[in-house]
Amino acid sequence: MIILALDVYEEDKALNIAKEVEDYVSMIKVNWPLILGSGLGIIGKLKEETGLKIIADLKLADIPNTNKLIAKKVFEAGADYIIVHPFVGKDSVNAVKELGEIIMVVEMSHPGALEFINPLTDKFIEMANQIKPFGVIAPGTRPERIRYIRERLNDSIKILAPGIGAQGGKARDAIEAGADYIIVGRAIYNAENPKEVARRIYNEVGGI
Ligand code: OMP
Repeated sequence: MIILALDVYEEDKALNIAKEVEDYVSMIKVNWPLILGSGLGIIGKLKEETGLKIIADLKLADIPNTNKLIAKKVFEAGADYIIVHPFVGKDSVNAVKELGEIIMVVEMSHPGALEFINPLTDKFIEMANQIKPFGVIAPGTRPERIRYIRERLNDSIKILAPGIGAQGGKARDAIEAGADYIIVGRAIYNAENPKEVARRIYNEVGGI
């Protein structure tokens, strides 16, 4: 149920943390910091070292052709899923989905998300129900919103909830509200003992 958000720059550090916590996490999410710090090849290396699925969190938000050009390289590098923003429209989202599995952002976890993104959530849910991505991102900081989204989302679409730990969200609350996965970054990779923290969160949600 735990997805590790591996937002560090250095390859060695990323591989070490991933190896340390691999027994407690189901996927690893790679975002711009790690890709810019270590190169796109880090996706293949993480897969090889851990055997875990990799989410490329690029939050793609461009015209269909540019989204496609980027997604091609990222899927070729071994990514299992790419995160895309739906506000650019169905054609841009479909351009990525034609090449591989996607995850759509339907609502975000930070305070600023309330300004523009969250008011559009109903439209994004509707689009997700049509496009049928592997999953959607919903805010782990607002369990009541996870519940709202779960009630309206097609059952086959997973909910991934970031914002657990450093942003104040609680793993158990997010799962009980309907999240299938929780995304955890700083609480694990900045911990003195990442394995211990991963194990604690794993045990916290394991019994639900
Ligand atoms: P921590 O706050 O350190 O646990 O990291 C959270 C991770 O989830 C980061 O990689 C964020 O970019 C990502 N994230 C959010 O925090 N909020 C969102 O609304 C969406 C994402 C995401 O798409 O993963």
